[in-house]
Amino acid sequence: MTCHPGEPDDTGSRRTESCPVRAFVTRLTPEGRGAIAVVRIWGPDAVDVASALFRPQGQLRLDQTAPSRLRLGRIGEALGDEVVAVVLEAAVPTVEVQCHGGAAAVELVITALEKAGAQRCDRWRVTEQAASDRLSAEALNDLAHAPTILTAEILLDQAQGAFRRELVRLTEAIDQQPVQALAVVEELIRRAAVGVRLPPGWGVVIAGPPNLGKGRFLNGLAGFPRAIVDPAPGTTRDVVTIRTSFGGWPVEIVDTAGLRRTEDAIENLGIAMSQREQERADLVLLVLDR
Ligand SMILES: Nc1nc2c(ncn2[C@@H]2O[C@H](COP(=O)(O)OP(=O)(O)O)[C@@H](O)[C@H]2O)c(=O)[nH]1
Ligand SMILES: [Mg+2]
Repeated sequence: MTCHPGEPDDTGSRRTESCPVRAFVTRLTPEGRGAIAVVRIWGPDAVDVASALFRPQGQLRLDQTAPSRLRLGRIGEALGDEVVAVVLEAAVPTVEVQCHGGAAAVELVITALEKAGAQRCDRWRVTEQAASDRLSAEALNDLAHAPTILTAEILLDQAQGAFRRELVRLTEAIDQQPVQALAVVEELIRRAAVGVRLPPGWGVVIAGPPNLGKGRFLNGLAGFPRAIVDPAPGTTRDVVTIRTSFGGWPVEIVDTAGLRRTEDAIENLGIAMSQREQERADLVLLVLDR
């Protein structure tokens, strides 16, 4: 059964027996190191759970603090992490804890909350609640990983219902201007190919015979010496990847082993890898000797 803490059940009372989870905890900010991370606790017992752990710098406990007031204190075993906690004004009791952003600090805080009775869950649950529909939720989720401003702008637009607005426009046009409606459908299908590339980007593979400057080309695009460049043919065996963007569009560029007949077993593995990469690429840049 899906558990939504804080939602009244059919009888109007808070779920207790059918739903034992009285507080959920998740990290709101994306994975990876940052100066600050935000941890959210929500559910009927969220304020109690957080307040029991929060060691305020001042006198008042967290559950005695007015909503929206930021409080400095500590959470976590031993010294714990120095955090800012705030009770939010929300339909479901909710507390947000801003802790240090390193993986260990976040883990310290979440583990403490788990031990106090909160159930750890995926950020997706919060995203789903915040968004108006599934597509907006996915866009909001992807927004956390947007590699460029352009992709962030598109994903933000989607998170705010761009697709839904297009569908409304489409349904209005179907009766009155069917030709225009068809054009909208075609445009949406065309843009779908772009949408699925956000945020991972497009895959570009550099391939071709050995010793033609593929590695040097990759390094030029990267702006730093990523691949080994050497006069000896067959130097590149592994797949060498960089992430960059062109005009705001994210691209993953993959340099691969030069394609030739060889007795070298390791080089042959590299050539097989190159062929696999070419099959799944959006674009293969074949480098040839003129
Ligand atoms: N003259 C000249 N030499 C190049 C150029 N690009 C690469 N090379 C040289 O060609 C050799 C092979 O280059 P590399 O990038 O390793 O080729 P790959 O085997 O295709 O990856 C190296 O000695 C490079 O210095 C270029 O544009 N001009
Ligand atoms: Mg090479």
